[in-house]
Amino acid sequence: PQDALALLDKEEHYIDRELAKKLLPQRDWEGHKNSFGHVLVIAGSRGMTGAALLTSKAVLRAGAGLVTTCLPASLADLFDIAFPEGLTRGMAETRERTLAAAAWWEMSPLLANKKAVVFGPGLSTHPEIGDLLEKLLAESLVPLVIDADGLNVLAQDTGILKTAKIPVILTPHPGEMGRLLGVSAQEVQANRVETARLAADLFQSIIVLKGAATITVVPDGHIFINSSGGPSLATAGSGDVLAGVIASFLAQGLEPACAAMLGVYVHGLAGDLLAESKGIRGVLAGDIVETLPLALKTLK
Ligand code: NPW
Ligand code: AMP
Ligand code: MG
Repeated sequence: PQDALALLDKEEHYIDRELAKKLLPQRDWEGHKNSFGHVLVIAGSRGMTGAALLTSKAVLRAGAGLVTTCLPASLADLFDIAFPEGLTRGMAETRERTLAAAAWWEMSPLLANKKAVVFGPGLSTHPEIGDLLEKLLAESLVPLVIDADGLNVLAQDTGILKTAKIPVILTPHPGEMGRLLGVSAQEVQANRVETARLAADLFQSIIVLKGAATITVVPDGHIFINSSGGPSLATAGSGDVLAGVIASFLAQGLEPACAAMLGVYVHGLAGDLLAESKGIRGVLAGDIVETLPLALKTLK
């Protein structure tokens, strides 16, 4: 699947079923859970534990073998019960029940055996979240997906991206992209391709600019426009699911650009299947999570 990128000679491409099939990692029949990768999810705070749950479930539903979720200590026991398949680590928290900067000392040893990290869904924009991201970028050697509040705290100092030693995938919706670049969401929407390209160049990261026809741009300028998905995906927590899916494919061994493209396509395909079975109204993000295995099956 990694060769798929090398086959490309044009600057712009559509991510369609054919490309997605090429990207999908083979499933080793003798594989065990460790073969399919372990993801660390850093997510959740009081009132947004659901974001951590959606991301973490999506990691397993997209095929990774193991997921560990770091969240504020006082939320950990509930989370553990809500998600028996996942490993839960409660960590140092602030008075507001968001992760505290001191959580870094509990979090950093967990990076050792991980294949991918997600940072952001439901974390809040408490200043200590920015401290955590700064440490993670400077010290981690594990490919990283930054979404949601991870992007919101990054917007306060995008310079910390320069310290990263590892590939970084940023997954902004137009509002988050606007905050990163200091422009409005409307300006982003009016110039989606140019904006995504500018961000990829400026931040030397893979950019997934979400919304109808999600655009994935790699720092060398290649652009991939997604062809799956629709308004069934316009529902609370949908992006939290996407972050988990992309990390899942990273953990299963895909190169970061391939993981981003396949993640976006499969997330959209789950939305398309739901549009057929349930309609385009009233889909829950949890429905998207539950439809991921079927979406992957239809790609085989
Ligand atoms: P407007 O004004 O609506 O047009 P925020 P968030 C804009 C967590 N969640 N096209 C939008 O524009 C997340 O993980 C937790 C154009 C507005 O300005 C985050 O941590 C859930 N504009 C946190 O909530 C479920 C668009 O962006 C701004 C756009 C905040 O994330 C929900 C809104 O963005 C949620 O995922 C588009 N397609 N999309 C849970 N169950 O725990 C967005 N905008 O202020 O960053 O709010 O995205 O809800
Ligand atoms: P978020 O705003 O972070 O929850 O992310 C929303 C997710 O749903 C992203 O993956 C968007 O691309 C997707 N999405 C939302 N609305 C649409 C739409 N009208 N068509 C296709 N995808 C959408
Ligand atoms: Mg989001």
